[in-house]
Amino acid sequence: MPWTDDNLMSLQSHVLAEERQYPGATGDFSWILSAISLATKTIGNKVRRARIEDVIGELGETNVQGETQQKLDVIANEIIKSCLGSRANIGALVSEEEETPTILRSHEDGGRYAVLFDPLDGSSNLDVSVGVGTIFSVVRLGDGVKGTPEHMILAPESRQVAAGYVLYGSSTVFVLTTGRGVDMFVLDHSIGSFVLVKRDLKIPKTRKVYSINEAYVDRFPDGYRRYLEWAHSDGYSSRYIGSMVADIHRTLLKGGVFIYPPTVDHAEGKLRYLYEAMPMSMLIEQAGGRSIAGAGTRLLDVKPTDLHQRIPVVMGSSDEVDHVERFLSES
Ligand code: P6P
Repeated sequence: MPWTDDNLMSLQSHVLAEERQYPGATGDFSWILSAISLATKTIGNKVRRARIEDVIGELGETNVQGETQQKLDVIANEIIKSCLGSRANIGALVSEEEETPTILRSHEDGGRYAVLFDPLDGSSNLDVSVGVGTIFSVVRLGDGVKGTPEHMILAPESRQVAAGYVLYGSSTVFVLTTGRGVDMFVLDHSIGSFVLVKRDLKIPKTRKVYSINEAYVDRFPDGYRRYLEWAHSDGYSSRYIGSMVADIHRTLLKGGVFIYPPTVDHAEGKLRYLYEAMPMSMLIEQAGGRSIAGAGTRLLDVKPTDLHQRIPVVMGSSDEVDHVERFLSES
């Protein structure tokens, strides 16, 4: 039966079908993605039951970012590590919640990939039931690269080969790219599977919506302020949830531009490069959008130097990123 939108495809069967198109495919992706699928279904259960199980609220400790850890941050982090740890082709895990990578096995022992993730992005919104999410990036470690896991992950020969997020919102949505377009799945709780609902998702080229925390406008560099003045005069709407996964998901589906600029106190902005901006940029570009870290700087061309470095972000519809970039280049 030829592929039609009526076919029922699970995440697992979709990834296996995609891999069969590539004779050289080793099944590595389906092995890793099935672990991420299991982990995020488990996290989704915890998120839905958070208030009931009273795991909401602060653990009282702070993570490597100096941010107060929510209980569910820690739980989500442990769930992901316990699911990915059993995958024999993963060498290292990098989590927003941990300063150093978790080493699973050496490159010689088959650890050909690293998985970088923010286990529960936007978790401060949990108490008010706003959409939160898991963001992940799959990096293929460069063959022959030696040194510490951090060096191997940051080496130019290592490259991001898959990226995605799971949004725990009114439904649990899994959005994924393995470099051949963006596909979207929704968790059908009655069968316990992520079901394919949209193949080759494309972001609208233009939409008069910007997503930014305007409370900090006085601390933005001049170019961002002049862009906002122009947008106000040009009839733009503002949508800002304060949870990156939810803001990016809306931008991906409806169009617009998501911006987290540098500020006077944070010269590199707030968002982390390797496990927030990098995977989201791959998704946005694969959907036909743009992602820049500044005027004339494609975000994915920035060479990372630290696992937890931050980076300014302007990503979304190509026309809308162009508008922002025009003002940044004039400053
Ligand atoms: P602000 C959540 O804490 C987060 O890391 C992202 O999910 C979100 O986009 C951003 O911070 C919100 O930051 O400074 O606007 O509260």
